[in-house]
Amino acid sequence: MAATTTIPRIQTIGLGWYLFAVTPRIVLYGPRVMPLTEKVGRALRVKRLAFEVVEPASAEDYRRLSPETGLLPVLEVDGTRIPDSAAILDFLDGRFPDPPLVSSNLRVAREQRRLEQWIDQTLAFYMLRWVRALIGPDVPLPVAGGGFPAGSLSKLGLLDAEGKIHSEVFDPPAGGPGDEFRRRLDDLEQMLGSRRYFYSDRISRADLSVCASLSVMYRDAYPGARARLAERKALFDHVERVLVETGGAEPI
Ligand SMILES: N[C@@H](CCC(=O)N[C@@H](CS)C(=O)NCC(=O)O)C(=O)O
Repeated sequence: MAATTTIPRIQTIGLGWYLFAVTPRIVLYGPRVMPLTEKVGRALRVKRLAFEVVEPASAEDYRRLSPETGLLPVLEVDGTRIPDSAAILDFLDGRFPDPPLVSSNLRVAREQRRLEQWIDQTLAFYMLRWVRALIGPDVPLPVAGGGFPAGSLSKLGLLDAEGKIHSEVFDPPAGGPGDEFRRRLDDLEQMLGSRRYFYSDRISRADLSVCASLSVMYRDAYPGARARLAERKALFDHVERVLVETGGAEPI
């Protein structure tokens, strides 16, 4: 009896040490509310990798946490820091290939990467242009942290002293980034068609990018946002599907 209880205990301890030795320590640096942070967090979940999130506590933290570019997110794996969300996803596919974040079909993979790039740049552009219009062209923009970080959010005065996006950014009376942005949502819905995921039947980095950007609308971050998304049912269902499959609707 004693033997049967002792042996499993030793095995358990052995397994614990083994897991400790092979499990990398992964830290995701970035504000949880920002889509690019969410995209990386959901990619980690697709790969079933445990990670911690560390949010910047000051504008100065952008420089400290991301010395190369001053921009977040940054991923740290066993002490190595990787900036840029697309480069992080490439790194994850190289180091933890299963399941992959991109199709094995090269033509499909190219489309998925192209869409990811388009989302990360275009939707951010509409958001920033909208916010600039809300602020008004003549208002001098406060810059957090004495000029740092130096990215577009900071230049627009959108980051507060804690490095967080000012809450009023998502509380406008006008209700959204405008007609052109809505037309881009229509484009996206058309691109999706009747598929479960973009260009594929398996989730990819393109889906993570779309979902992370539109989850802001799904969570009704500005008045009417969720209703606008719901007008495009296929797109709404896609966002919801990806959220459910990557740990739920809350920011990571
Ligand atoms: N290409 C980069 C862009 C990163 C980026 O623009 N990050 C923004 C937050 S979403 C940032 O750090 N902004 C600081 C600033 O604009 O000053 C990526 O994909 O990670």
